[in-house]
Amino acid sequence: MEYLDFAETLAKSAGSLIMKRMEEPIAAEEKSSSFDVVTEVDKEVEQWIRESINNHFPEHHFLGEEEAYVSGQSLQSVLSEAVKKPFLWIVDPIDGTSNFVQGIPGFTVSIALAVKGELTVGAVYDPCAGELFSAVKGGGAFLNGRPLHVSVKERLNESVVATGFPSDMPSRMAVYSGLGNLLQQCRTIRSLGSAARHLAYVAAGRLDGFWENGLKCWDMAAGVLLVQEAGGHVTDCSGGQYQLAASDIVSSNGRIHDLLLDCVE
Ligand code: 2AM
Ligand code: CA
Repeated sequence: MEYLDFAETLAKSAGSLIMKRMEEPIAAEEKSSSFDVVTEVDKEVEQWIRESINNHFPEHHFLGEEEAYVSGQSLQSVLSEAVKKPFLWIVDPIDGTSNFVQGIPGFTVSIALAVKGELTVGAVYDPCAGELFSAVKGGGAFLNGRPLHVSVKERLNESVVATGFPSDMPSRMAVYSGLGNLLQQCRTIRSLGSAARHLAYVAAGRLDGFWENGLKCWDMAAGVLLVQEAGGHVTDCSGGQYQLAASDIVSSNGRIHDLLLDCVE
């Protein structure tokens, strides 16, 4: 519980920092391409989270989106070393930077703790809504302290499924292909701009499923634990077991999982 409490407090404090910075004009710069943006706030908040973790748990390791991007090393090589660490914090300071830059609510802070490579704690905070989603391995998932459960839908034609549009073109086209199939079968589709929030909403039963291609571990790690602890199912797009190094994800209430996989594989 110590780590869960810490992650929850950290996510909420980081969210307050982001909201404060939103009162000033924010310039966005391009990262890997014009489809991929970052702001000073992403970097400042990540640095603040990193220092907070280091102050409390100096022996723990840290993997954050902005730092990993600057390091220039491939994520696969960073991750293959990182997952061996006894304690690894995986952080996205702002998941949904495009929402943040455009002034659209719904970006989140995503903080996960992996213990020897196993997801153990996850916290996703939506500061605009004041919603804190959190989970601890074997202990359930919660929204502002209330237990969460996935939905009970069994058919795609009664399901609401979400996806996102990643920055790299092959992944975007893979999403497009799945979208073509699912638009013909689902009740409707949503795209809310934050993978972490999509996963939190699957855990809360607000969405029945979410899939996306071309993500990174910090977009998904905390949200994956939320879905699992709320009774849902998470795989890669081929139905294989979710791993921290995965870039494609299918998550659902479990009951529609195979139907979803058939559409996005
Ligand atoms: P971000 O805002 O933290 O970058 C939207 O499709 C989702 O994809 C968001 O969760 C967004 O997170 C993520 N995303 C955007 N660009 C990305 C990139 N270059 N690599 C991985 N994930 C990315
Ligand atoms: Ca981010």
